[in-house]
Amino acid sequence: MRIIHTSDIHLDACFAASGMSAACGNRRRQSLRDVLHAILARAAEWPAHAVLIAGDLFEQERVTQDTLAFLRAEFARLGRIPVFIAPGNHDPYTPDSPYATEPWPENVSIFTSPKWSACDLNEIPLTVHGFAFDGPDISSNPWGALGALGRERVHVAVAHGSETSCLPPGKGAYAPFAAQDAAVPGLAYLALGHYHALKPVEGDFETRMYYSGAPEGHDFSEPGPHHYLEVEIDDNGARVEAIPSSRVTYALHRIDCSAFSSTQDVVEALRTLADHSDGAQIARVVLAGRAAREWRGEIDAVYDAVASQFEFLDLVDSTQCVEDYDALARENTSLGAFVGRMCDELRDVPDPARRALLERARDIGLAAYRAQELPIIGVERDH
Ligand SMILES: [Mn+2]
Repeated sequence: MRIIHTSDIHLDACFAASGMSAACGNRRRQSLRDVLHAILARAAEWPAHAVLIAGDLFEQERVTQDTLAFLRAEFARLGRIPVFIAPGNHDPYTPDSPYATEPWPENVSIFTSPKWSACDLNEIPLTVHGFAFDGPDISSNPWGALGALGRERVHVAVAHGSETSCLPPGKGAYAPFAAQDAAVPGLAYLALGHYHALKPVEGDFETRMYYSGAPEGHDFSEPGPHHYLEVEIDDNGARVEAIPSSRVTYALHRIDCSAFSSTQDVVEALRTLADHSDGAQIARVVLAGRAAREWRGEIDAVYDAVASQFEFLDLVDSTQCVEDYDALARENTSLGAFVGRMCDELRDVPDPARRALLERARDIGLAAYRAQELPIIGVERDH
């Protein structure tokens, strides 16, 4: 039995929070469609016996009629291959949901209730269980309510929710459950959605459980390649293969500029990052370390020189200026007096921790005089 599992595509998502332009957001939304198209094309070619979509297929408050027409056409193209959708917290099954109001192709089955229900396929002995979020949060939590299943058919399930031992920091718990309560005797595979990173949920039970993760990242908290899952079930159980699906990857980089002599070195470091990426890259690059004061006006030029080599570049200048403290201390101003006093204090400090603290205090004082912002570097927390 061959099954394709994906989730959390978030069609029509908004990308403004990453600082992207409307044009860049349009490209990202098209990319999400293209990723889904490629997964469904694979389902037709393999061919899969079923496609399981574990929620958050689209964002209900943003989804367009055009995207719904795209989905109908994509699903219809699968012909007799059934598609099972378990609505999640971003695409809940409500009376005004497109799941309830739109005409869907015959091969599409959408779970409509927060209680478990089952669909038996006629041509093959496969039964698919699932439930739906019925609002932005589910009205009653059905985890734990699925009873033991018979052995004469292959049973799989598709659902959206938060396995509590895998809950990433800062992520809200929706329909929370413990893996051992979701594992059911006779359930060969549980296709999970909600977490956007690929994750097997392991334990001492027969049910194989996976979060497929989103098939493409949506922001800098979802870096690296993303996947969908190809699941093969036979008498020995379920085998799961993660297939890379993302057309762009988010990446976080830090470049220490302390040894650089001019912004030419920054440009070259950024070009190297762009060259060493497989495919299109959405990069956030933090420039760190010490840099000459003359750089301050040049960062926009650096950005313009390299931005076209990235799908999107967020260039963050967190460098600190190299200062001539002796020259500053000679200034006949309160700034000069402050720097002179700090330099005097620093002259005979053998303890490196105390030294780092005083140097940081000197930089903070200078930044305050100049009304500049300084990045937090952690020296303060160590004392
Ligand atoms: Mn979700």
